[in-house]
Amino acid sequence: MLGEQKVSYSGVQPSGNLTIGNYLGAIRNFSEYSEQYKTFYCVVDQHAITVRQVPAELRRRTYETLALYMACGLDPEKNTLYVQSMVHEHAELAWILNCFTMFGELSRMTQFKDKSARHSDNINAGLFTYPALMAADILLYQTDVVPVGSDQKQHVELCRDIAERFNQIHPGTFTIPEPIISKHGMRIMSLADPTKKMSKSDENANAVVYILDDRDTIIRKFKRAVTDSGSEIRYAPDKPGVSNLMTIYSCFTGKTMEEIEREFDGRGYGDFKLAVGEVTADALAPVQERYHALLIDKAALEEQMKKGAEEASRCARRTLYKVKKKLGFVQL
Ligand code: AQP
Repeated sequence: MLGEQKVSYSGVQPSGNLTIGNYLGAIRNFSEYSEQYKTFYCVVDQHAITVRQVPAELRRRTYETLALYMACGLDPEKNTLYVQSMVHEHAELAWILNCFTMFGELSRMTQFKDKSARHSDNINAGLFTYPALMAADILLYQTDVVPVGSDQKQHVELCRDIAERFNQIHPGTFTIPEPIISKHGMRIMSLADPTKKMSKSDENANAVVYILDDRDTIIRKFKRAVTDSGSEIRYAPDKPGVSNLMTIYSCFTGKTMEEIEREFDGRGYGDFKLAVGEVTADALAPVQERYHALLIDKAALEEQMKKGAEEASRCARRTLYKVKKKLGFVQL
């Protein structure tokens, strides 16, 4: 809580073109909180450098991610939208929280294991301590809820443990945040391998539907999506490919799995995949239109970055001051 207001916080890394996984699992749900919560949505560029980035691309994607936030319905008048590296309090609190985070805890993080396997030539300390920076992001704003996809639940749980540990030694410092995982869209899987999460850094572009893919590309990717043996449209553990497509269809149409099963009863995979492609393209078209209009005005985006960073810093400063005081740091 910040004063009397509950707080919602989340972020997205500008580490690639955003996918419908990022959209359905996270960004689309952010605006639900805009009316009743004080909301902070961050472009987490400092997290992105735990994996090597091409500087010009990171810079470009930072603008693009901010524009996408707005195109997905986040009104900058109602939400604080900002870039992580512009608010130095994140890095400062992260160092402090590193000293309250255990080596064993970090070693158990699934994302660390996955990413160190994928980037075996660059298993840097930042990749390992990523959750301490994420805890700093969240705790700086006295956050109540963190809307994320299910892959990030483990990190939010570690953030709660870090906050509780700190509060035990220094009572009343941090609000303990809750992860909010939306029922559907919690985990959108790869179209090429439905046992793997859809990821923006996947090397196979056909496995991933990007928010900015054009209509023909979206339909083509869904047509090629891996399905399962048999031909029925049924939501079941032995049908991971079809179940993933049903989840996407359900997210975009609001239909339940039973309704979808009835709608496609007796129809084959071909019809179903085309329908998934069409509803996805229809839903993304207005987002894409708004995005392109926003992206051409770079000065307006920079103005927004500045305004967002000032507001975020104003709130973050208060928590950091309190933390430093409790730790015994001299503050003049
Ligand atoms: N496939 C997904 N299904 C549901 N939610 C997802 N999210 C990501 N992929 C899916 C959610 O999107 C938010 C932002 O994610 P991130 O940018 O912090 O990084 P990530 O979770 O590591 O996402 P990616 O796409 O897999 O990025 P890379 O490839 O760079 O590692 C989070 O709330 C996440 O849960």
